[in-house]
Amino acid sequence: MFESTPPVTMKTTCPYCGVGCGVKAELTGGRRMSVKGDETHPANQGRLCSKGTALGNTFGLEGRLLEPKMRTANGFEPTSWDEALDAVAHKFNAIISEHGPDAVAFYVSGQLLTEDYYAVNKLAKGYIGTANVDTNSRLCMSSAVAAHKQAFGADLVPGTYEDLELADLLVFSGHNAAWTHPVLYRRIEAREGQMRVCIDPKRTDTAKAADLHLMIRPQTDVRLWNGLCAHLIARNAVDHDFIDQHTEGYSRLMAALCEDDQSLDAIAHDCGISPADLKAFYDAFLHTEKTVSLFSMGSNQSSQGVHKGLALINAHLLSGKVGKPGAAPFSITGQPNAMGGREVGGLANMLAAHMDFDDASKAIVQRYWQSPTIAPKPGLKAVDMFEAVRTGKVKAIWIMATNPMVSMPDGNRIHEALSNCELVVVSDVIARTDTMDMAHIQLPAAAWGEKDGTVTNSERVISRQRRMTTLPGQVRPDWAIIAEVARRMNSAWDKAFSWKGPHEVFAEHAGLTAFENTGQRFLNLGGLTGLNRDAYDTLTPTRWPVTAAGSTHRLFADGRFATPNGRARLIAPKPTGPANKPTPEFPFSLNSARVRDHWHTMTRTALAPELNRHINEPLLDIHPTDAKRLGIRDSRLSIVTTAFGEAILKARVTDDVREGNLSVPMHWTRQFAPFGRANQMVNPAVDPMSGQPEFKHTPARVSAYNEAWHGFIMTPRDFDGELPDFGDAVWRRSSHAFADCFELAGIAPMDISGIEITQSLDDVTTGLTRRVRIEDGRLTRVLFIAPIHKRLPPRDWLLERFGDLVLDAKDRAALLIGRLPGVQDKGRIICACRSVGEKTITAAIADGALTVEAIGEATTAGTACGSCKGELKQCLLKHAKETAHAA
Ligand SMILES: Nc1nc2c(c(=O)[nH]1)N[C@H]1C(S)=C(S)[C@@H](COP(=O)(O)OP(=O)(O)OC[C@H]3O[C@@H](n4cnc5c(=O)[nH]c(N)nc54)[C@H](O)[C@@H]3O)O[C@H]1N2
Ligand SMILES: Nc1nc2c(c(=O)[nH]1)N[C@H]1C(S)=C(S)[C@@H](COP(=O)(O)OP(=O)(O)OC[C@H]3O[C@@H](n4cnc5c(=O)[nH]c(N)nc54)[C@H](O)[C@@H]3O)O[C@H]1N2
Ligand code: SF4
Ligand SMILES: [Mo]
Repeated sequence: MFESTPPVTMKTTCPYCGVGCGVKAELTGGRRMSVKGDETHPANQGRLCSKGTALGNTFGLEGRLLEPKMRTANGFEPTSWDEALDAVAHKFNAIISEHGPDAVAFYVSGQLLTEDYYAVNKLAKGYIGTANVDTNSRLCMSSAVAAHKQAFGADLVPGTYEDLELADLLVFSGHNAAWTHPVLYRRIEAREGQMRVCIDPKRTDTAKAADLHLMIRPQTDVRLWNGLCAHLIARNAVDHDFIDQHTEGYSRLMAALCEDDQSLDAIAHDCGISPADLKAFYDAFLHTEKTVSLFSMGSNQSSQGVHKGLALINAHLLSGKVGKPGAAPFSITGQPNAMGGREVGGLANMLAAHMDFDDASKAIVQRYWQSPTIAPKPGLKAVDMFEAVRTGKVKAIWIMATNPMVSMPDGNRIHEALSNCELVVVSDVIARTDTMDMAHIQLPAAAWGEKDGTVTNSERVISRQRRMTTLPGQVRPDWAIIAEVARRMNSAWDKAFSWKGPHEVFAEHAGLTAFENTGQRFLNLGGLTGLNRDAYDTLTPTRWPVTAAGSTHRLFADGRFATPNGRARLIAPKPTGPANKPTPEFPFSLNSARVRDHWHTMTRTALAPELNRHINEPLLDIHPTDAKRLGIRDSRLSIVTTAFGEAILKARVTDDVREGNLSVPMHWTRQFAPFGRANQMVNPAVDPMSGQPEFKHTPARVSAYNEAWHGFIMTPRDFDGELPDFGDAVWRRSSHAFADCFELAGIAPMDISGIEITQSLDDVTTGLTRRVRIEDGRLTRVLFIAPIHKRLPPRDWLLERFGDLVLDAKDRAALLIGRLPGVQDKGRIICACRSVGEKTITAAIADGALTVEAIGEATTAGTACGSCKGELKQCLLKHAKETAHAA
């Protein structure tokens, strides 16, 4: 009688970060899903972070694009797949025949699966004949890729996660692992007796937990690492045997280093840190055999990103700290399949399977594909690609699985580019994103849990993402959409794009890595070439290189690199500083970074209530001295301006940033905080070699916004009517279990006459406006507005009342006060999994819970994924400081 689908349990892989955790997902009926960490997966061994834990809550169909749509005079109208695919194919063909293959472009993503990536790369480079395929990995990893290719001869990450645990010294260079790679961080934390050094101009959670934090002046990393190399040489701490046998360029590097003053004092001065701290780092590196240096966005997202990577790699090569247990330079990847994309050739300057555009490689790839053409030369890199769209050189662009309207630098210019473009095709899983809004044709892609494929994580492990459920609406997997378009573009291409499933695409990709591979190409998936559907479906996590003989664990263990002569190259980097230097008009350096519980442009994480409560709006971090001088107050709005645009954000006055530095989160969009978008301000300066944008530094100025009032409006989560018109008010939106909350502030009063209410408690003398609407016993609207100096009630209790089917009399009476007398508000949520707030935690500490474990026992905070443990420690420290102060 009670028919239900049997629970489906499957092992799959988390679609968020590059740690690549194994997930055991169980479908418990319909699209209800519960997830657990997979104990058998080598990356996470059962652990998950807050984002992974919340996967079940973003698996619903809310906000999904479920049918193809075309833009019409009346907005977006549904259309059939046939019509949509024909339209893409015909328009692409027409543009190519009139303007040549380079007039079209594909902008793809490290969140595509390897099979999707392979299909689009083959279509563009082998059939259309253009290398205009670039990816958001350009914004992420391309500097590391270029550094690897220059130093090692190919884009190879030598180490594995195990090395992070084996290391006695771990360096985080521009990497906030505690928030961005939480499960790896948990693994590292479990290792005792390891020294950790964090190099970051910001005091992040990773920095707070480190033994040594080098809070450097932004963009001085090359100076710091070059200095280390000079000290290794001067103190005779280099590995002469390794240098002689396995590297080249030593004397040139030595000569170049001598051009700068390499005294501790000079380096420390340039980097803005104390000579004692600098010496402590250098000493530790000199004396610790087992050292791993992780580098991430603070290193890559720079106009000297390649040189930052090279300088760090040089220190490891000089001391022979590579290819050994617990010793490696380690570029950590961000996206779930950043690595897979690099492997198939998703970057415009790589052809395929780690091969470049030299004649021999082009011949190999064309032979393997038996393709009619092959792209003759590298294509346009992301920033140049959008610039070519803006100037009309590229007339059609197909964007897949990325949201460049939010994530590309100089957002206004991206808006201009897409507004002028003849054809913008966007494949996404979500119906309304800032980029989807710019499309002519919207293609509904299958989401995580609906499609089959593979991803490669930061330690070269290939894992399966598995399909759990039927495809909702008309969505299709990306690779299948690409293959359909290819076949419609030219019937002669049918055979090349006739894969019957992702397993055939994967087998073809694996085949290419092994094809005519005499051992010179380290990327070799030869052991996986013959996979049939069954073998593909049961594939367990596998590290490449993998041949019939098995997998290779650590690369370069034999000292052989992927250069023609097998030697690693020591290349001398120059400490030049950022592309755009601060000026009297724009004296600050604006940094942008990630928050713990949001993923990029928030299209998925914004749907999970528990992920919206750690940090629910974009905050500007500014140093107290700067704030005081400029009259900027904590929790009040400030306006940040650069030569490219501006944003209005609430200030957080904190000495976690240096004087003269500002920091904003990258995540917020038009949908969630139209005034608080980072990339409206970020300059499009790029590294000249990698083309990676300098997201971490833009010259800026800042002033107080001087808002006169603040307030909030709440609407039910399932509300789909017209939203109130906020006029000129600055607004930010966050989603909670039962309601959305719009935080508001402004200078001129907002017109609220159109907001229907059933009860109000306005106070003319204090200027307080309090209104609610109750329909059929249910709360359907809340509005509070107050002059800026008046406090507003906490939001939690009110938000929860939207979940009451019938409000009880006591609660109803308290609505206009905004809280139930005597009920303690939880405060900002620190533990997302267990929904434990700061105030609850502080109370527990005051009651004697003086360790992270004791807080866990008292409140359950930190007992699930553990991502908040760093913050729990901060609460304990704060308490300790306060008690010391009181005593
Ligand atoms: N929660 C969460 N996790 C994520 C993601 C997410 O969106 N949310 N995204 C994933 C992706 S794609 C990526 S690429 C990774 C990124 O992971 P991270 O690289 O850890 O992320 P960011 O916070 O962007 O930047 C790291 C740090 O670089 C610092 N930095 C800025 N300028 C400099 C500098 O000049 N020198 C140095 N040494 N440091 C500097 C910043 O202050 C910041 O703390 O995270 C992945 N994981
Ligand atoms: N200011 C600033 N800007 C930055 C950064 C920074 O540190 N500072 N970091 C940069 C970095 S490192 C990165 S990686 C980028 C990330 O930036 P984006 O790639 O733009 O960010 P996402 O929000 O992850 O976008 C992924 C999109 O793909 C959709 N999607 C999810 N799954 C699928 C699927 O299976 N198929 C399809 N077709 N679509 C899917 C999602 O709904 C979403 O719209 O941002 C960059 N921008
Ligand atoms: S660390 Fe978190 S976001 Fe990254 S793969 Fe693991 S569970 Fe997913
Ligand atoms: Mo990234």
